Amino acid sequence: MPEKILVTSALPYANGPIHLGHLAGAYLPADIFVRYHRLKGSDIIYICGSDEHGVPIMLKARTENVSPQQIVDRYHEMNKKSFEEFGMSFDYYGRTSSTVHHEVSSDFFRTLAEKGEFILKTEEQLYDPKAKIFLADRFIKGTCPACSNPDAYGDQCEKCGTSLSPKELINPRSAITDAEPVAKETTHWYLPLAKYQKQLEKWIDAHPEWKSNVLGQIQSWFKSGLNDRAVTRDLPWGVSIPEDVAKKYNVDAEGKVLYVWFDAPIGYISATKEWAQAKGNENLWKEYWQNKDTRLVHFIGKDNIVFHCIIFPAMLMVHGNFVLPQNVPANEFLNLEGNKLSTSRNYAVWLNDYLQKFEVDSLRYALACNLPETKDADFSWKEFQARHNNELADILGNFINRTLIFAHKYFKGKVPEAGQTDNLDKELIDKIIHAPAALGKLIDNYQNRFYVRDLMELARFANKYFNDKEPWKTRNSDPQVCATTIHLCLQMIRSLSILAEPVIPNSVRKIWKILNISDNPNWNEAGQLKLQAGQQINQPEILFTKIEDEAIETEIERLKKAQTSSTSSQTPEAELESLITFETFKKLDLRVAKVIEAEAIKKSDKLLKLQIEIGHIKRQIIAGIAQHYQPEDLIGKKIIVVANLQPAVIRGNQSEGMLLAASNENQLTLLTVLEDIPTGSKIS
Ligand code: B3M
Ligand code: ZN
Repeated sequence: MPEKILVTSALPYANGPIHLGHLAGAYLPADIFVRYHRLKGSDIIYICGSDEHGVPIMLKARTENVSPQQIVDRYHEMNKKSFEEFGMSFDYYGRTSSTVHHEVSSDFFRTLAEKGEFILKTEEQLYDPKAKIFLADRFIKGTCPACSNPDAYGDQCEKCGTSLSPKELINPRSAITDAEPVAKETTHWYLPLAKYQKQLEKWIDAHPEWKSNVLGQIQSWFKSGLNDRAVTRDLPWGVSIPEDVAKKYNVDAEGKVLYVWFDAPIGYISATKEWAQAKGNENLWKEYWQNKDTRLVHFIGKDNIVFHCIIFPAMLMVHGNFVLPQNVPANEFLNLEGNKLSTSRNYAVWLNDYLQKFEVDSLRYALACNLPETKDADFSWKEFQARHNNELADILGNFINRTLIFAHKYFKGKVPEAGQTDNLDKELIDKIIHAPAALGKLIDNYQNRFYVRDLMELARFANKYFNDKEPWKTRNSDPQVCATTIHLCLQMIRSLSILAEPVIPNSVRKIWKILNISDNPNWNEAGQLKLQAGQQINQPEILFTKIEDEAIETEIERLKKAQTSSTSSQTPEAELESLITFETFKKLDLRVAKVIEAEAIKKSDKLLKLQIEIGHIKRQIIAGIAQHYQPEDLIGKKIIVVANLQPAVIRGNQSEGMLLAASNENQLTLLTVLEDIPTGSKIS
């Protein structure tokens, strides 16, 4: 019986799109591992899904004035789709708002409660009477007692760095509604982790093979001693506390839900159940989760280590019916062009954006070469381009292309018969024979960087072999030798294509089509010379077209801009502003105006001075549009202006109003009207 393997990737929060940091942490490494094991013939399933609970989702819903369900629906679909396009080969992509998940996680809670594993604590917490929610420290703002910064948070003042508790803030207020928080008593269920520390330590001690970055974090948690952890929250969004359980504890369950980090990892179990249901075999999930021989592997980023290596395992131990992870190969962080990623400043590479511009395999390969496996790593667009152009295109692509062209030109597109082999041929055969075990071991040990490095080394060797054998010469001088060379090159293409499948699955499928290889070849058989002489080969196609400098420069520029802009992101994904009333909106006097004159302003490359007409009124406005419009192009244009903006003096020029424009980080365009309408017309 093949080994049973259950792989999970962290469930991303459904409140924003996926970026490269996510991919490098928990997704690409897992997908490489899973694809490799499928080729090996392992009995493996790969489970993931959206994490759809928690406060950030509620806050996002609040700023957009939609329901949390609308937020998670949007991002669940978006992320599921980008993952698919990126080639993530999940067997099931669930979501924690599903009915099954609500059932499974509240049953889990009930089991722990029935075993008497929880303790109950009643404490005072700050409450927002307007939003009707208890406030986490982060959501309380006030004046810092140390430096008087009026916008310090309940856990820290970001200006002077003092760590604070909400009670220390002067004039505390809710960061959500600005209301003054009130102290209110509330009761919650706690998991007394200290009680399980010994058992957890024993379990971790049995895994000296885990990555040292992971073990290091776990040890430091153990060292400071585990504390009681609240597993419930007062929130209107999440998995409700089962009424029957609450009743037994004499607590009103109303308004209480499971803490998101309690229900989310249970999402792995519920998604596996849903997968089994979809397969028409209700109980199939048990063969993985309730089988002591299952190799359960959680792929995560380093910020999730404590939850996957301490808290969730403690929950699983106490519950008693499930396997514990056999490894948690957490990755460190990925930086971008030397700087920390920042989603709020849009300093990130978003997957959905990437997919519109470049090929999937280029990113998979470039990221794999540079995964933060042992320490933080850096993604740079120049390196991405170099990996694609100099390695995928110039080494792997070139080797495949020249071999196939040669075979078509001189061997009628058939695999030629091999003859006598010399030392160099033998060396190549030897490399083919040993590659599957050597590369597989690296993947199995979560060393994907080494896997892709050695894979490309193999292609580099093959390319050099082609050069050294000079088939274009032996074609005339020694046709037997030429045939052997091309025969072996074709064998090598076949082997490489199987061994490269985990990292560049799309390109590999193109090669399989050309070589007429079935869709599920076997990894170990990549070590055999399986192409038969006489076998027909299809026409080659270019696998990797070079990425031009220009495309890369655009991306670098965009990041530079995001890095220097202090304002928050301007993409459609950006946070929307908070709500205003219609009364507030009505105060804006927006009018159609016409540009009568336009001129550049001396010593300014950004500003234009415009004379405009709003009905019978003439005005002068100064606008920062010189990098987008020539003055002469504007004359006669109808634009939209804010007519009641307080006048200001800009670079010594009076400005009496403001024009409206739409912009993002690359573009700016003036607003105008669809049909002609007299200037001075009101906009509402
Ligand atoms: N959603 C946190 C994160 O995306 C969280 C992972 C849950 S895994 C069970 O960082
Ligand atoms: Zn301060």
